[in-house]
Amino acid sequence: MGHGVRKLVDEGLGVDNLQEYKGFYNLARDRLLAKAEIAAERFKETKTFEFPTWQYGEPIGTLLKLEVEDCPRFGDIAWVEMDSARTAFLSVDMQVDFCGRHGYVDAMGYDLSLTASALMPVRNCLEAIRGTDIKVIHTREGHEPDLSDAPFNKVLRSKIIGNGVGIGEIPEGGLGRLLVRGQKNWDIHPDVYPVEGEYILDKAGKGAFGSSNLHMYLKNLSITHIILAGVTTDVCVHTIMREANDYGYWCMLLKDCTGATDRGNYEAAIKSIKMEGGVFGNVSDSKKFIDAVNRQLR
Ligand code: C5J
Repeated sequence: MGHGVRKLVDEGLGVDNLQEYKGFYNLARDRLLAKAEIAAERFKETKTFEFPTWQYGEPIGTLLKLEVEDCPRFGDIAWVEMDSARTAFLSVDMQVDFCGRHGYVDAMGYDLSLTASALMPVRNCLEAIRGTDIKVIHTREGHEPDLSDAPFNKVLRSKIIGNGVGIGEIPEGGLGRLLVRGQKNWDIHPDVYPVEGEYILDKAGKGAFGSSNLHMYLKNLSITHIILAGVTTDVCVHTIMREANDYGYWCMLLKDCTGATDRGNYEAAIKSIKMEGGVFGNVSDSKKFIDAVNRQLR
């Protein structure tokens, strides 16, 4: 045990006022810090976040190693190891409303090419992983036809930025009511449409942990690692990544498989993930991911 950990053990980490439980807390803390120390030593040697078998057990699929960028510092390269059978590819809100013509983003007047650019890379990833044991989950943001789950502030803001046409309404030349379940524009873009055996999850919010069954899906599928893709980078993708990261999932965003309504926001969102050695997870790209799948799963 290193000096730092020993010191913390000796000092009791400030739980002296909880004498009764001190032994219990000390043991749990020591165990976690000792595991972190071993993994940090291994990282120094291998530049790899190895799959923590002490926590999850032995892999049940194949160990995949994905290269991630700017980790732990900008300019560094590292690898994240994951068990293919416990990995989910999460395609966030690749709906016509966000990356297709006459949808919600289009109606607001943003440059569609910034989000539509994610279509081909996401499609390539889906093609690469279909038939493997990596689980695919698609999310859709949208509201009930009666808008009973649409917050008034969200509806109002969308109406103002959409020049009088917001959530629940049909823009000129539109395909249907914006962000309303069951409408053509709300559904997933045909280029990245789910196939049989994949999961589709509807959510009313930007995040998915508080307002959908995503966490139940991930738990029931024994997921430990999440490959993130989808739109928009700075809104739904980031919100979900932050939520998942807080719950201890290992998250990796594929930077060409995502897009925002503004280039600067996209870049800032990608950069912010990399701070603090990976404060929300890590960043990679579709080529590195597909190479890893083809090298190790095919
Ligand atoms: C937004 C999303 N941007 N899916 N939704 O309103 O990111």
